[in-house]
Amino acid sequence: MNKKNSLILALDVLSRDKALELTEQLVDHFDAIKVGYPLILHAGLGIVEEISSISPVIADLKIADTPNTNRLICEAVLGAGADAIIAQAFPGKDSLVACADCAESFGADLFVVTEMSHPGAEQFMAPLAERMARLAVESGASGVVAPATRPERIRMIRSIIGDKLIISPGVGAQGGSAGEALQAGADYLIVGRSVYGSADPVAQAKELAAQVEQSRRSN
Ligand code: FNU
Repeated sequence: MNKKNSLILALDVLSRDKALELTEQLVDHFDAIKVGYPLILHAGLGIVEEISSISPVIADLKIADTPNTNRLICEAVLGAGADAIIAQAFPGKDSLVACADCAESFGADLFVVTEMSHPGAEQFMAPLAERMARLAVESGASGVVAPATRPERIRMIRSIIGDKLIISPGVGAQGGSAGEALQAGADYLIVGRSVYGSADPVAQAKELAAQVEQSRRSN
């Protein structure tokens, strides 16, 4: 994933045509397009192949199963052309290593969820986030997912993972600030509804790019 804009588009639209239209419109403004269950379940796995011919794709399936099933899921989505996968840490090291090994065999990146961005993540995930971040490093992940809604948690996770990547959702619709997440140590911001749901997605993308630029200048 080439770090040009520090922005990842979360493409949670439900139709193939809309997804491809937005991809064409926005490809130059984002370093990667993240697709997950909403789009893949509606449009089929073929959408990963189609988008990956236009942009790097991160498959956000939050993979969370036994090692063998994890491997089968990774093979399916990486075989369809995804450049990166997102997995959960809580099933444990063997499950995560299965994802890491599969990612490596495809030359793809693995990102591991530490603490999610929604309020409910404080219930079970936050108390274990440090351990999950450590497990991500031990398992050979490229990086982690950490919440833009809680910049202080990005800072804490950064202190554990060193120079691994942080991709950070929660900017915009979930209330997180682009500048604060970047200042706290996020490498990439993941943004969905506030871009694809706006009347002018390109204008929104440009506005985000300006915020990224401002944050880089103030560093
Ligand atoms: P938007 N996402 C998230 N929080 O929001 N993968 C997490 O902790 C996480 C995620 C995803 O709110 C979410 O599923 F690990 O519309 C959605 O695809 O800007 C995107 O990030 C955020 O979308």
